[in-house]
Amino acid sequence: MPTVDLPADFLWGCATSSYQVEGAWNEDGKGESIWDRFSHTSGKIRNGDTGDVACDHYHRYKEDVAIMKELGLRSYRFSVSWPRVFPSGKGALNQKGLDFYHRLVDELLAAGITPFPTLYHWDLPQALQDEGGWGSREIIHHFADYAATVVDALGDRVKKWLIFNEPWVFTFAGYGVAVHPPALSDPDLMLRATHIVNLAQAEAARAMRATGKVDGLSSAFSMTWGCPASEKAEDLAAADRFHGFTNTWFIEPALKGQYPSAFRSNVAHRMDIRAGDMEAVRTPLDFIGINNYTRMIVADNPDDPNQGTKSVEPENAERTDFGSEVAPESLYQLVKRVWRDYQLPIHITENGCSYRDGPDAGGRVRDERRISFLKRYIGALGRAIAEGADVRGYQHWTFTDNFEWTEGFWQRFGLVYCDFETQKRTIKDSGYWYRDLIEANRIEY
Ligand code: GCO
Repeated sequence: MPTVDLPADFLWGCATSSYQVEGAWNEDGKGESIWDRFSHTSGKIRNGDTGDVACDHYHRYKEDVAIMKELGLRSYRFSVSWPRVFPSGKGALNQKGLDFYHRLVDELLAAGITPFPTLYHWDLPQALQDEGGWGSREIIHHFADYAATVVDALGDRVKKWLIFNEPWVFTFAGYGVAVHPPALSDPDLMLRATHIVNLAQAEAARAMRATGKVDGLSSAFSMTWGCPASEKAEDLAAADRFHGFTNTWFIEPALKGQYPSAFRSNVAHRMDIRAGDMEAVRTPLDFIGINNYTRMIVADNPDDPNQGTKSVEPENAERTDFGSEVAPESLYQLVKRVWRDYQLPIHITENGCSYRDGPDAGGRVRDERRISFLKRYIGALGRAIAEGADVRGYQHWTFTDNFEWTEGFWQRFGLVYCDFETQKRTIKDSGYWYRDLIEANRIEY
């Protein structure tokens, strides 16, 4: 098989997020988040699970960083909990909360691991949601203040930042279809929230850069490859509209000051776009973060008033335990398109799979399906790199099994098995496979 050698500074790492791993949900002055409120609401999370303890990373971070070092990770993508730093999202700073991230960053650097933080991975301070959350323009300067505060505190040691994790997901799922907090189902509010998030992304970027401590910033954009159902012009156009709304709705405003033409009809009047906004949303991005898991086969659909699309079910699809189609071609196609369209360095900020393999009688976790997934997706990435795409890193989702949102602890995405009763960590066979890949620093494709 052909191979591609990666540069010595290629950032092989793992990704997690504060609410999914930290626990300590109300410790050391931390304020309530919308995910605390949501998971404490009966019927919202599978098996009634919550992130109250999760992987107890807040207390066990030294043990976890030691395992990351054993795996040879070169980076760790974690997220900062806004309500841990500003309990009500604004006003008084909670120094104890910020001090956790000082400790985590110092532990990572001592282990030779590059910290690669996300500033917002969905755990909005509940107090700000009570004032409208991402549906209110008031949040823009609160978010920029929070971002600048964290960068100013950690920026002497942390140089590369992600502003948002998956802005499309948290606005669509939280304001459009009510499956995530704040559990609202209002398409116009969701569209307004996307515009406010675009404004907040640029405002935060300007505030972060004003600290003079940032070498590079972007966001981690959720991306699903919209695979055209056929080569017919109408299906190709439908796949393009899908790509515009699902994948680049938060990139095009930043880089070009315009929204992709992703809707059948003009939606600008539904987004409360005001004079000057399309300048204010602009900000350079130093790289593009791609979170990719799968594809969707997209066909034209005259009956859909939004993107005019429908999904076509693949026949005999191989699926993970989560039900996602295993589609390594999606990572190749997205990396090629993003590199072609933006000519910016790319970081794969998430990619992974849920398989529920647990320890056997001897305590070993033989997760062969995850190893097969890794070989094929990283192979697809290697092909795109060999063909010229400038990819700088790959953050596997995820390090330890953790709280998978509405699925609770049922889904297991980790390279490290977490026994949530005992908090015992067990490196899975896939973790050792990833360690050996990092050491070789070469991809077969
Ligand atoms: C997401 C989030 C992660 C998920 C992961 C697995 O992409 O939804 O960034 O928090 O846990 O993707 O679903």
